Amino acid sequence: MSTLVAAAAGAAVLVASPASGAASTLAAAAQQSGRYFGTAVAANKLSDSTYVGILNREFDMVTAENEMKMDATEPSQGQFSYGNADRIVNQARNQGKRVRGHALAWHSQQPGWMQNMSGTALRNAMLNHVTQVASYYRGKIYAWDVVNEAFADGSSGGRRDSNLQRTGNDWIEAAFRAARAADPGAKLCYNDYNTDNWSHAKTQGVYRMVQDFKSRGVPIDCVGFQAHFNSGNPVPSNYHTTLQNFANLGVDVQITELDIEGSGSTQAQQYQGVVQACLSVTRCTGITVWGIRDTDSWRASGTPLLFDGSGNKKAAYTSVLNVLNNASSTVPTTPTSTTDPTGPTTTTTPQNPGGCTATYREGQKWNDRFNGEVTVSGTNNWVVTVTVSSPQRIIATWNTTATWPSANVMVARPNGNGNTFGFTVQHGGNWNWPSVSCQVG
Ligand code: 9MR
Repeated sequence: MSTLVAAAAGAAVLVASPASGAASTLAAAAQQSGRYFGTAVAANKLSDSTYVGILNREFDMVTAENEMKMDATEPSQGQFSYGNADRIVNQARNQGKRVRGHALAWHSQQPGWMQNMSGTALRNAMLNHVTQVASYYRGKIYAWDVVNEAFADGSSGGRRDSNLQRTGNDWIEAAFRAARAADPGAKLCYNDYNTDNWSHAKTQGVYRMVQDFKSRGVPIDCVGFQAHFNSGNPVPSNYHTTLQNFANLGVDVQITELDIEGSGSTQAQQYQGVVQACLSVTRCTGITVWGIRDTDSWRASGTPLLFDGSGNKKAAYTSVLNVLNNASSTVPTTPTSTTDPTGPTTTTTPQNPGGCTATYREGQKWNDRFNGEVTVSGTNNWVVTVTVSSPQRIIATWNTTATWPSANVMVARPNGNGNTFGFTVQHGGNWNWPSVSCQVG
């Protein structure tokens, strides 16, 4: 395992943690970097022992897949119903897990009585719903999706038309204020889909709203990225950029409903890229997958989850676990830099018996590529092996003479320019750090 060292002056400071064995569950692996790993849970599956066994073992955050939605919690106006939601919340809390609340206000899954309302009556009914439900669960919810999916798809970058939107553009901030008053301890999130690609109009529209809310003191703490991916909506190569730009507004970011249709190593690599994007953003506080087994998914035919229908771990599970474990020694602390909130981070390979050490340091990042630098200590006659993971390719180097035993392995030697060399990785959506090892030549 990598040992963490403090980053350069003026950058985020990372705390060294003792090297330990790799964690064997998603939750334990995520906790090593201060993050959570959650799943959506359906109340009617809590009697399935395979399902509950995986839930209890692997996850430390739970979202009710449907049971906290408006139609479930207020089926008749003013009459609240928490039976199935409570089953999920109590099961989670009894197991020491936290809960994300989903969702207080949404154009969809409204109870019949609300669908036909408009104007002031609807605005007041919505605010009462937010107040009642958030008050009932006060103190038990880590983060609420206060408003879900309020932006339009397509090129407008504006709000989605809905009965709630027609009550006035300020309905979202009114919902956030009501939620804050009802449960001041919960983080309050805006949650949406198709907001993963930084260049999409919808992403920009949500960004501008969050920026506006922060500038005017509207109480928003986090943005949820649903992250439902398939071949028509693939993981964007600029995912890290999106998460980082939102985090730079002063909110946490969370991946809230992750699923990726596909199978085998292709699916595993896409999962790896998403998890790595979160891990590389200090304020990305956790990841939730939208179900446990493929057969539990709302898109079961796309086999988009981490366990197969029998509850076996898929290749995607292993890749997620490995990425989480690779980050295990990176414990984010309060940034000390005002210029780059994430700061460059470094990792050092263990000292070889042969006596040299290679330290990898993150460099600049772009949508399609990133730079890395390696500094060698212990010898001036080094041979450093840099291995990148598919589909990454090293497309440029400096201060080294390189040879290429295979497409993803570079062997670097001194070229007379000292003991620090660098390279550019075209990442193809995979933000994994290269692994580096050093030998005396
Ligand atoms: O997975 C949920 C499915 O069981 C429900 O039928 C559906 C009803 O709206 O909601 C699904 O969950 C959605 C989530 O609440 C919001 N983002 C999109 C999710 C997938 O449709």
